[in-house]
Amino acid sequence: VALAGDLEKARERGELFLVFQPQINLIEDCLVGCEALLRWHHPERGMVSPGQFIPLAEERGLIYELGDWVLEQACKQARQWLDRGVGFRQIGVNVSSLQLLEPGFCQRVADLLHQYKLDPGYLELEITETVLMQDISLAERAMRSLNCMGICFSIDDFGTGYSSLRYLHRLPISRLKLAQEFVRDMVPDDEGVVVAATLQMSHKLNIPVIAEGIENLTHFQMLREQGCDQGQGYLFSKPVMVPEFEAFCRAAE
Ligand code: G
Ligand code: G
Ligand code: MN
Ligand code: NA
Repeated sequence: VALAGDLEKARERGELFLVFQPQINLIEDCLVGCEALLRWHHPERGMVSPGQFIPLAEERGLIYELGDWVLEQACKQARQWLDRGVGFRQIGVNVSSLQLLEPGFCQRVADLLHQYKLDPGYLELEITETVLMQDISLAERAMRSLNCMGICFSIDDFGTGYSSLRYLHRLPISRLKLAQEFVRDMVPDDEGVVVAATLQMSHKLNIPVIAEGIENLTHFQMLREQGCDQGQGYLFSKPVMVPEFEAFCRAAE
């Protein structure tokens, strides 16, 4: 389709940018990090959702270049925030399975960390359960190489796939990102069995959970009472551009 051709040129035309969504410690009510999310402002169609163009980029083999650009922008931004003393903690970057499994990926991450003088603890790579379901041995090897240099992973949209408990336990996973749909479905007196089961399991495995899509105080309180460590969602902030994110950081200091 025409969209793929446009996407190919989107980067050099300056139509792509990142937005940042704060992540909150629900117990101490403080900022713990952010997630970088890609946006495409198409000259005629307006905003095109990554839910639409990421799969297209994967299909057309454009995801390597696109993902690489996202990663570099995120590193550049992190460096800038550190230099300017903005209350920056950590940045999560969504990584497509194709990108993670690409042979040069680990070296590229190492080069970027070096170039922007970033401690690996500032970066978190978000992968989905699908990655672990596809080629687990290849994924495990890539994750281990990256973890050797200090990179940790979060599992995005957790609960929508089928992660083996054995792998959750043995892979370098720093957080489970509980998928929005489970948070959305929670109602008082029934916190939702997936939410409850995920929290119990994660505590046994010693992996913190960050709930996504927290939109109201009811969800916030229910999650906190159940011992959910962290959260992200419109209640705190939607994904925002740099100046707004910095204002959020200042307010959270
Ligand atoms: O931000 P939004 O809710 O519109 O994102 C929709 C989907 O696109 C989410 O699943 C999100 O993980 C994905 N996405 C957003 N930015 C990126 C990115 O930079 N790389 C990849 N691979 N996926 C992204
Ligand atoms: O799949 P992933 O978790 O990477 O996608 C995150 C997406 O969820 C972002 O595109 C963001 O715009 C969206 N999002 C973030 N917080 C909320 C929320 O509270 N409610 C809803 N409906 N979407 C959210
Ligand atoms: Mn994500
Ligand atoms: Na998610």
